Amino acid sequence: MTATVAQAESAPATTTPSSARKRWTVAEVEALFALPFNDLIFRAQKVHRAHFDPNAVQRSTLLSIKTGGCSEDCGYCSQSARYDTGLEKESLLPLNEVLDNARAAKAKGASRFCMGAAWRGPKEKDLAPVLDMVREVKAMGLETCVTLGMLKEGQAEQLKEAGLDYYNHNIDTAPEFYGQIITTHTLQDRLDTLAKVRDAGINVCCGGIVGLGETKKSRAALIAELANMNPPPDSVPINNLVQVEGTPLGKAETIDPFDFVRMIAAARITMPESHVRLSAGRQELGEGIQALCFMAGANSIFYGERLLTTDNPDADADDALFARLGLKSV
Ligand code: SAM
Ligand code: DTB
Ligand code: SF4
Repeated sequence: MTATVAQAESAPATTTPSSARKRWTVAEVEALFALPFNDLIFRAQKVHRAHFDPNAVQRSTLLSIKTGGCSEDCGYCSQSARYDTGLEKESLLPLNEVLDNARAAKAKGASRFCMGAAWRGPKEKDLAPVLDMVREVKAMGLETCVTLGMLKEGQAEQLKEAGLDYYNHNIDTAPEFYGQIITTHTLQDRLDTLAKVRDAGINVCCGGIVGLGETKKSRAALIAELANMNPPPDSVPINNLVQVEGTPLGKAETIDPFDFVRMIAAARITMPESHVRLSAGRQELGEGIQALCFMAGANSIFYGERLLTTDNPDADADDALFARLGLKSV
């Protein structure tokens, strides 16, 4: 190990003032993608060690609290009412069922519980029961996260007041490609909600999804858009498309798994202080590629056998993988 890496490894995490933060151009992120794989991973690993314990991975468990019937037309999503995906629509889960799931997630070793609803955004009558869920899950000693779609004035403050730690709201893909995947809302709508979340003092969880037929340049543009947020998101989920039959992207061409690792590395290098989450699509990536993602700087996963409507690796399989890799969960 070189002196530089050894020093970086023991360096405490610091927060870069916004004035000192670098702005990333799309061309610079493309240049990262173009590096020889080993050089890119080495660079990402150095950045990772300078800011985080390289063997610590945060684990969040997801629960779909309101499934299907969504008005939006996101081309990848099983839950859009516009596509026949065979998914059974469900109304909002009762509080006790949510709490049972949260308790089980905590017992299994998750540190954060993320509740997702297939809404364009919550109506006032929808929000009240979700606030109860947030309060009670928080009281269990878990970090709380919700993803409810676009927020109206005042809703972020109510969520904060209930004890919400994180709000997940992805920008999903590059600005120039967004309209080819989603037409029922705009990227600007998403950015407006993210501003409300940040202004209310809630941590931002914001990332994207690859495997939608986007170009490498669009992938670079997604990373640059995230990295240039001021400040960058606290948590950055990178999803690999889970192909859902019946959606417009059910038969999209899968991306080269090494390019997925490159996305993780680029997220790590451009957002050194953010948690980068290896998100949907882990099942399909296999253990070897996941290990490369951890080496490239991923330090968070979704944990538990279900994502929202699709499968994720079993918790026991993840525990075994962590043991084989000497990873600890935090
Ligand atoms: N309705 C809310 C919203 O759109 O923000 C919350 C739920 S939505 C399912 C959350 C995120 O999951 C999306 O932004 C997308 O990045 C990801 N996602 C949805 N379907 C996916 C799929 N089939 N494969 C991978 N990621 C997916
Ligand atoms: C995120 O970026 N990925 C999660 C979470 N945020 C809400 C959702 C993944 C969904 C995968 C497809 C499904 O299970 O429906
Ligand atoms: Fe609705 Fe969210 Fe799915 Fe889009 S990604 S269709 S907003 S649930």
